[in-house]
Order: sequence, then C-alpha cells, then structure tokens
Amino acid sequence: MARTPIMAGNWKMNLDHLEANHLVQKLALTLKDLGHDYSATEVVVVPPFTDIRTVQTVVDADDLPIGYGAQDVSTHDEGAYTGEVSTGMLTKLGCSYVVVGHSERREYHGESNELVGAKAKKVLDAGMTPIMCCGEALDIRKAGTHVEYVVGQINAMLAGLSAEEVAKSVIAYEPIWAIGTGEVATPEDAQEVCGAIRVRIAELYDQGVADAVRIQYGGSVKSSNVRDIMGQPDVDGALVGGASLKADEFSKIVTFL
Ligand code: G2H
Repeated sequence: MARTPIMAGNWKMNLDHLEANHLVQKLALTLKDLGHDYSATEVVVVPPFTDIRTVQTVVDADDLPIGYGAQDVSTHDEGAYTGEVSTGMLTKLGCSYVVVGHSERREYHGESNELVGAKAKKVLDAGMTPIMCCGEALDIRKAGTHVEYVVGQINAMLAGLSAEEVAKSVIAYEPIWAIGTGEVATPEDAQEVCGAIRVRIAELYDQGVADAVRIQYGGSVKSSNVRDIMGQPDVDGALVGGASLKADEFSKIVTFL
C-alpha cells in the first residue's frame, strides 16, 4: 500500500508568535517556489502552544495546505490541571496532529509508555492524529537490545488502541542518542527499527494495519541526509527538530532535495 510521506517540524521550545508568523509564511513561499506537491508529501509544523493561534491565522488566511498541531496534550478534558492543555482546546484551534511521548517529555517529565498511550487515545478520540514517539538511549543501543526495547515501547503504547486507530496514527522512531547531537543514525539503523515496528504492528493487528501506519524517523535529520533516510522502505517521513526552524532548510527536507 502506498503511504503518503509526512514531514513534521517539531519546533520544541523555540520561536515566539511573531517569529512563528514569519517562519510559516516563509515556509509556504519557499515550498511554492520549489513547486512542492503537498499531496505527494504532507507538511506539518508543531509549534509551542503559544504559537498555535498564530500558525492557524497564517494557514487560514491563505488556505495553506500545511497541517499543524501541538507537542503535547493532557489526558483530562478540563479542570484544575495547572499548565495543561486539552484536546478540545487544540481542535478549536484547528490542530490536526499532536506529538505524544517525545523523549524530552519522557526524560524531563517522567512520561511512561502507558501515559503516552493514554494521550494518543485522547488525541484520536478528538479526531486528531497522534505522532507517537519511541526510541532507545545510547546504553541500550550499545548493548544491542534496541529493537526489543523499542518493540516493548510499541507494545505498551498501543495496548489500548484499536486496529483502526493505529492504522491512522503516525509513529516516530527517534533514537535518543541521535537527537540534536548531529549524530544521525545510518539509513540502515533507521530501517532496522522502523521495519521491526511495522512487523510488530502486523503481529499485534494485521498486515493491513501495518501497511497503513506511517512511521517517521527523527534525530538530526537535515537536507543532506534526508534522501538516504527516506529511501528506506519502512521510513515514511521525518520528525525534524532543529532543522525545521529555518524555512529554507526545512523546505529542502520536505522536498528531499
Ligand atoms: C528529535 C528531533 C525532533 P532534532 O527530537 O523531534 O530533533 O532533529 O533536532 O534532532
């Protein structure tokens, strides 16, 4: 089954709303200049919460085919949860994606696979698409147990999700040792784990679900390495951090130039 590649820019805690406005406008113009076909490769930006309204305004003003979303979400609908943002608040802003379980959320906020799975379920219930992150630390990679470690994360994260829900989700494999370090996994490293994730999903559900789910690679993706990474059969896109903060560079990544 042909899967539409999806390139998502995770801005992390960067850019105020004025800078966000500028970046999205410049991204749209650059992609237009490059003749980007959005139906061939989907483009998504994931700004901080404070920039989402601005991104919505820019996207709506020119009816841009750029998707956007959030970097995290609460499992609660409303109430006394200081600092949290609900799925309802995100859908009101036109969000269609939410990153859940990024390694920085796991590391700095103690998020477990079970919580990440619950967040993904909440996102799906609200009609949005979760981008579910997984990936191993350097010690696990060095021990050679990375495939079983990531498969264990997948088992736990997907435990409460139906076949239909998983089929429309996005999974991002991001080896922690390659995040923001400039250290990129080889295309073969990315394929090894993305392929194992797809095999596991076929075992948990069926081959149709495995063929439908989109699996991204993330970790120091740049225009200089994206083509080789995207050449792998089980890699359907990239979750891009630092390199998504510059319109020219992210546009080159999106168009695989
Ligand atoms: C991994 C990635 C984006 P970077 O965290 O999710 O960031 O491309 O900066 O390594």
